[in-house]
Amino acid sequence: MKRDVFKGDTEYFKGIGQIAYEGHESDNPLAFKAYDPDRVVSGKTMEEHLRFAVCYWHTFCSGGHDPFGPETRQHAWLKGSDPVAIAMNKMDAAFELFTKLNVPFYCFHDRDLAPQGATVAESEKNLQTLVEAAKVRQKETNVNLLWGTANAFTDPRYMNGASTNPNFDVVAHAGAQVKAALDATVELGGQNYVFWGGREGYICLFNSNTKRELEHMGQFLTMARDYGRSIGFEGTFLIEPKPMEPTKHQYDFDAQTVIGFLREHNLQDDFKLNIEANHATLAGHTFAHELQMCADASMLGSIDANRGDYQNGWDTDQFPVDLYDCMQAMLVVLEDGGFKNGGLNFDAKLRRESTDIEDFFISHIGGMDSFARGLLAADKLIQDGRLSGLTSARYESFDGGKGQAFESGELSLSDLRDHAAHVGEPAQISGKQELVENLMNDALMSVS
Ligand code: XUL
Ligand code: CO
Repeated sequence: MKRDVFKGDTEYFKGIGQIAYEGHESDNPLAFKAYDPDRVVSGKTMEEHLRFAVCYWHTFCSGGHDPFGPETRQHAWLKGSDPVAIAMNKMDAAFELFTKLNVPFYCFHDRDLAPQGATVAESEKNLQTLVEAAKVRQKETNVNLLWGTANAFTDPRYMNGASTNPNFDVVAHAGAQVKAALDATVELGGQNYVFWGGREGYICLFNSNTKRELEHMGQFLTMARDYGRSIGFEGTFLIEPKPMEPTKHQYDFDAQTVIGFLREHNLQDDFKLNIEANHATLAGHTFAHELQMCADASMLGSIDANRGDYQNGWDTDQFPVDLYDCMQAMLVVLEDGGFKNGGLNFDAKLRRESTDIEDFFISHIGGMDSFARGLLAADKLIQDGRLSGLTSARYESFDGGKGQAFESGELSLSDLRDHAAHVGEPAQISGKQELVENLMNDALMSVS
């Protein structure tokens, strides 16, 4: 669907109109070549399939600082001295960009939206003021909240963690923030609530009681779940795994670690995972691997869409443009039945050297077109059927006879021994990896 461009008191992205779909032949850098929101793919529009969200933090709060230098982009909306007035301007800039990109969703941390106050009560009041403003803008634009979260990692009080902090007073502050962020998310109709454990891990193993910290994290998440449900939150709680950075070791290391943790604390019915591509690669996995582990556990919730740099070992949060990755991700998502509450949130930032206003748009256009192409190619692979046929054929020995009896737990180890003795040397069956890879390339190159 088409949204009207939001108009606040100031136009921040001057000279840029709403980004439209112009098709593959277009040479306009400020147009979509593949993302056509209304195009129907297997019964759903692209907008419904992809559920794009723009993130507040990289796009509106940060101007390109790195450990070696300050911001290279001086955002007009961050100028001024009153922090609440600045937050209001930032929100206007945000809704202008959301609607110029015509995305259906956005995501925020509490501190992205509203400034921290001198006390818990003042922070709550600031957030409430901005939530009221967001409510009006959401209604006017039909851009909605994909997820909210609390930033419990930036303030120095969280240097030793939030819910896993060895000091209970800090745990309580994290609780205050999560409570207010949950209130904000519910008030804004957020479809998910995210926990990214920014400093929930350790820097030094031998000054940390890891057993106690992990129990505290389980306890904290249970309290947050109970509070969220008590105020009417019907969406999904999400955990976003990341193996390290800023801590040396983060407890939510990867999808399988988080899935085990959620089951241990009996949270598996309320929580799913938010998989970020660059976090997957930091954990030594592919993006698709992490998604598949979640899908297998019925816990694939949402995606933070970005990419890393294979030569660098840190979270570069680049915009996703690798079509092969996007196709494989969308293949897992589609085979899992598509997004329900989740979507594709661009947790991605412009390079520090990209300093033109149009770069905000060019970057998002690239990400959106890449996932649109990925969606088309994944759909093509599914419609074609050869890939899934090939995979199911590899397991057909379990579809009947003794293999099926094994799967249903009807055989003993002695039965396996007797079967082996009876069948002799198994037939050699090709894994056909090269065929799989060719099918993927063919699908990618055939869609438009
Ligand atoms: C950090 C990261 C966060 C989460 C939300 O690497 O990905 O921005 O997405 O806290
Ligand atoms: Co993220």
